Amino acid sequence: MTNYFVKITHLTEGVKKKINIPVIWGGVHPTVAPEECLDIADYICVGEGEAAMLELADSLAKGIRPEHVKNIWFKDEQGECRNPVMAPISNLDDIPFPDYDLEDQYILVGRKVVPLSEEILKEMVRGRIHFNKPHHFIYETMWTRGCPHHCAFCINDHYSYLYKGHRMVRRRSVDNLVGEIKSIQRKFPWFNRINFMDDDFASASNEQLSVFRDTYKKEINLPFFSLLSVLSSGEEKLSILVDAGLRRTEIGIQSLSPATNILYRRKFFTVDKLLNLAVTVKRVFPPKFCPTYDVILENPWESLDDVLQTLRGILKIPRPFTVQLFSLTFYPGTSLYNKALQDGIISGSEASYLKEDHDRAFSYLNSLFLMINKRVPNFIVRSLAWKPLVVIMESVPIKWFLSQFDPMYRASKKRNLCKANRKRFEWFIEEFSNK
Ligand code: B12
Ligand code: SF4
Repeated sequence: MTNYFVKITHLTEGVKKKINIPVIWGGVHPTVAPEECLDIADYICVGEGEAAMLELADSLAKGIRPEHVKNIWFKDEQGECRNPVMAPISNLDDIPFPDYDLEDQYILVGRKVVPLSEEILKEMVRGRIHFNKPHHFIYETMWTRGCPHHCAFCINDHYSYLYKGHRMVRRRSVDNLVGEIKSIQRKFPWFNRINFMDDDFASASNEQLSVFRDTYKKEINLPFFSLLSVLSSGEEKLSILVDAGLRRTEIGIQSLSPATNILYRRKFFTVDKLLNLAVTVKRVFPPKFCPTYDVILENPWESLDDVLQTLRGILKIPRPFTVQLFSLTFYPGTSLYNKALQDGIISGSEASYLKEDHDRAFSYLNSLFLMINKRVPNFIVRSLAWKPLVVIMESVPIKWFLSQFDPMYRASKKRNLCKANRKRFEWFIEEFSNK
């Protein structure tokens, strides 16, 4: 990912100093910014990697220059080669299940690279890390690749250009998906939760979701999590999913300002749609169910009125729920990144490379959103969101004063400094190159 660029650059440079071995990079960042990645790694994979990696390995093993391997970019003494992008895999069932054989897998634990054992795996997938649920052992997988939407801040915006003319939303057969989960259960019967990390699990049709529900309940029957988009979820879909075992969900609101939703290319998203969905969620899920709604803050184009519109809209959602707050981060390759460059909001890459979405400034306005999670009664938050008061509290001297008391803000500044410090990785490179 983009915010690992600095870390992985240090790591790659360190590894290459120690071992004479080709390094290949793939994933989101090499896909959106291949040129700069090619300055550091030997090979770059732009887009999907399964077929490209096989063909590249095959060419290298045979000593053939991989100038014919689609998706692969590289530089050598004969010059630079930027192969075109191959069509995205159309039948996801053709991809083998993820490799969970513990032989030949290594993992970093503390400061040691060690063979991956079942005990370590179990610790890694424990729900404690993200959800404070130590008795949950979570298996993560995906049913679909791609998203039917292309919000201006998201990687799917870039994919819609990169793969123009191709069908981007692809879905595995339910048998294939359930087959993967069953095979993992045979190996590790202690997995007791499933996270479906699809961009929008509800983008499937009602019929497809019904087939999923019937097979999943019969063959797996474990509580599961999925990400949903408000643009795709209706009452019928939600009811099917709850019946199938959906017990935790995260839904993107991002903003409730119409102007911002035009900017984000989410103009179909309105307060009414959100409230309809929130009421449906309340109706179809078991009592005390607590959904998470994602919100993007710190958008430099938003006025105070835009932000307060979002806050007031959220306060209309029936409780309980939590909000997950992100700070707008400009990722290369997206329309919003290009607009931010054009408008002089960012000057180049550093902004998104060193920032993490959760690195929010400590401000009065942001803390009004945080109060929702602290269960502060709505009438208090509404009063504190009185515009003249917010204007005073958001003035530069008061903002600066408040930031001095914020541990997260200080930690994020420190973290960015650490990221720029190559020494931090030296012990790891040493450890890695000994293996
Ligand atoms: C699932 C997911 C998560 C999960 C990951 C769970 C897990 N255990 O893997 C969670 C919730 C933890 C997560 C967290 C974050 N995420 Co996330 N996440 C995603 C999501 C929705 C799917 C990723 C995925 O698995 N895709 C499916 C696989 C098959 O596709 P892929 O990753 O692109 O990989 C293919 C190719 O890129 C290539 N490839 C990938 N790696 C390699 C390596 C080699 C060597 C080769 C040859 C090829 C290759 O081959 C793959 C198969 O074809 C994407 C959105 C998306 N649609 O991709 C965002 C996304 C990757 N996340 C994003 C971000 C920003 C984050 C966070 C930084 C947010 C935050 N601050 O909290 C954190 C980082 C956490 C961390 N420590 O890593 C951004 C990255 C943007 C960018 N430019 O870097 C994305 C693109 C969403 C967006 N905003 O557009 N995320
Ligand atoms: S709905 Fe979510 S995953 Fe889909 S394009 Fe928008 S932000 Fe990205």
